[in-house]
Amino acid sequence: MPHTEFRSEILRHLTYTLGKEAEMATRYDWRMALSYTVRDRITESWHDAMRTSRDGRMKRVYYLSMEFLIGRLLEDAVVNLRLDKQAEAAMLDLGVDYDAVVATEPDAALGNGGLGRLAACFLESLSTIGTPAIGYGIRYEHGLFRQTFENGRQMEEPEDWLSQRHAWEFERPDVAFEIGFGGEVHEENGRCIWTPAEHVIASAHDTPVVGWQGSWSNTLRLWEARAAHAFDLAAFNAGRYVAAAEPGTLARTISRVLYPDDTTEQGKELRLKQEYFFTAASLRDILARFEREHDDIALLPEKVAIQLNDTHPAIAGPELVRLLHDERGIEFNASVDLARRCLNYTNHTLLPEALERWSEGLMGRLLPRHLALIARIDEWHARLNPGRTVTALEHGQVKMGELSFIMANRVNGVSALHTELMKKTVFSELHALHPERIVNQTNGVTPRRWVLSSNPRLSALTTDRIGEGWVDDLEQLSRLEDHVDDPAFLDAYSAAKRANKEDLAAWVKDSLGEKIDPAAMFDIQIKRLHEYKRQHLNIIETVALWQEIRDNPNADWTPRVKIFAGKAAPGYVFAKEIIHLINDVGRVLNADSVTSKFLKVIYPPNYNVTLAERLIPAADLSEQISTAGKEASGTGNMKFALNGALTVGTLDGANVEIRERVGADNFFLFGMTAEEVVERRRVENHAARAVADDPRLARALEAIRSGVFSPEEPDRYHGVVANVTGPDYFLVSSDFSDYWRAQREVDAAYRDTAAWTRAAALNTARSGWFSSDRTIRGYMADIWDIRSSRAFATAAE
Ligand code: NBY
Repeated sequence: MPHTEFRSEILRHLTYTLGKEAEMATRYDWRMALSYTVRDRITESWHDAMRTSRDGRMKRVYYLSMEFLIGRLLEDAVVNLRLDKQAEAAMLDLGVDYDAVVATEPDAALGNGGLGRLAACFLESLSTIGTPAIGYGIRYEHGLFRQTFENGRQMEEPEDWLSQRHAWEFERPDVAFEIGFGGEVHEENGRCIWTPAEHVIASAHDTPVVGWQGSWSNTLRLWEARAAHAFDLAAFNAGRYVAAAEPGTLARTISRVLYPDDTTEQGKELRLKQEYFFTAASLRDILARFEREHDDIALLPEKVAIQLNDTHPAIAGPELVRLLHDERGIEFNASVDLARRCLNYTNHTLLPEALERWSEGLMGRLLPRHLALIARIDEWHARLNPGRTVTALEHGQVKMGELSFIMANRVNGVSALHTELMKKTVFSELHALHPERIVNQTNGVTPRRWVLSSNPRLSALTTDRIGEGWVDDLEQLSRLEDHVDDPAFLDAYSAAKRANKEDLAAWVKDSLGEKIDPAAMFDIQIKRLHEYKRQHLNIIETVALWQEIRDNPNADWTPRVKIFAGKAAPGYVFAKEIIHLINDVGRVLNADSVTSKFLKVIYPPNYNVTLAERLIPAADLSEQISTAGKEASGTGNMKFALNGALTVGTLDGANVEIRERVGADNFFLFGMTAEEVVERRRVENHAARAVADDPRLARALEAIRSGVFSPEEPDRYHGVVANVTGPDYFLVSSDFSDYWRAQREVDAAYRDTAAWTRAAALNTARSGWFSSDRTIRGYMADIWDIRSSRAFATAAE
């Protein structure tokens, strides 16, 4: 279609959907008009996909997730529909700056980090592959908080993505369910009847998720909470105007805000309400759809595959049993069996403090019937597995990990190492009872967003060399290996990286006022702040390097820019101190006229998907330095490798698999293994010993402790230093020397530009396995038992 027709459609939406004259239209208006135009192109394929799934009575995947970190959607849709040229040309014709228009879209941050972003990548891959799927979650009015820095300290401000109209969603007032809380359970003719004390309405909002080339689209269905009776007319008539609106306000708190903590489980009542709210609405929707298409409930496991993204929707087990047993009268054991064969559970963490537990008291108050059902599920499980007793209910607590495991057909880890550790640690007993249940599905990332759209230079070069088949068959990147000894290819590869770095440097200058040199190595650590991720190891090494440069300023140092980005959970004090420290160190180093030509520290605030898309293509070095055994997988690590950054990292999560694939020569390994970590913790005073053994570490810590970076408050970092020299649970001190060694190897390697570029290109060429398309195919084969999809259908034709 010529771009002139595209242009008329944009104008039509501007005029009739937005009611604006072109002369008066703002960038927001243009973006909305463009989005509606693009959305129109998705809608037909979306309807086709739904019709195909319905008519074919196809098995569907239901991905239940508290979080979908989808970011901006316009660019992604434009790229997947291959409308980029047309859209740009049409906007140019209209005299509108396309990039500026795209940049007005809010970044939908309905998630904290990797878990939420994984859900978003999975939906896109499911659409690309053509597997019928619906993602279910919550339509938070406020996503993850906006981060600002005040004198280097993190401040949190409410995020407000819905203050503008959301161009991509369709409201479905006709799809609504009443969700109950509290109340009583009584028996009537041998059947349990739950009479909740309180109800809220879950109402659906659908966003189509378009796959590559637009041939299939799935649905992201997000539930909004509203009051069953929004308004108290009696109160209003009595003049109590605020009280009159109260029912609505109370109910709406359920979908008001995303919990911003990805680290510790807090056991808050509102959180459990959110979990039950979206899980119950989703299950009712799933059963309603099933019952429209099938009349034999025994077919449920053949037609419905439900994936629980972590334990957050774990109440799905008892709720599905309740819907089958209490509401449909199916015998209890048969109900449990049916439910269990539909449900699967992905575990994303082994950290004990992050595993959800609810007190029996709270569960009993909010979900009395579910508490009773959990006890019966435990009995059912014990009867089938005599001898060993592992229960979900224990010591007055409901353990959601155990509940999820017991009620799952398959339980999966998110990297090979993580899966093995699950078997050996948190789920060892359940694994012994059900040795076939735990499977590994290493995470992946969608190449459409994380390469094609965010790194157009690398994409163009790749397509020029190997054709464009790589976009939905990422392992084709291996064909780039034929080019890594071609100097023309290497020149082009490094020119693309250089241009990406220049773009980033310009953005840093504009938005932070700091000048960085695109010739310097861009060394990037971007992720949530957590002690196990060890941003403090990185900043301590930065301080040590700075001291060394100051000792010897005329030596031939390899210039580096250390870039950090990420948010700390608002209540995580230590993580916030690390942010403060990084900013304090940056302030001193960037102002140091002797060293700043060799070393700078940049920390742009408010890390989100959009910022990741800007940073990753410009990276030379990817920091993946978690304490071994703690990072379940990581997905940023994959994005960096694909975009040609070399990794400095530990043998943790998917780093292990990345290193296996890109080759040990193209990966800077350091640090203890997961087993050595366990050993080392048993050494008395391990941190103090490590400090005593490494004068560089001792000196860096002393500078931090004594207030070199916080002269206005010299003891600001006593706590941080006391931690890494004392208990040091995450072994920052014990891994420091080896980290330093690896970093100096990085320095030396970077100086050999040709060899570095070759290694970078090999990272790209060998990372194709980390596509979320591969992950989804793995789930289909090993978890969901789905062999039919559009992809398979076309192959058979
Ligand atoms: O999931 C992350 C893992 O840390 C990372 O290694 C992995 O690659 C990724 C995808 O599998 N986990 C994660 O992002 N977790 C959360 O964001 C999260 C959010 C909320 C809560 C717990 C964890 N919560 O309890 O509220």
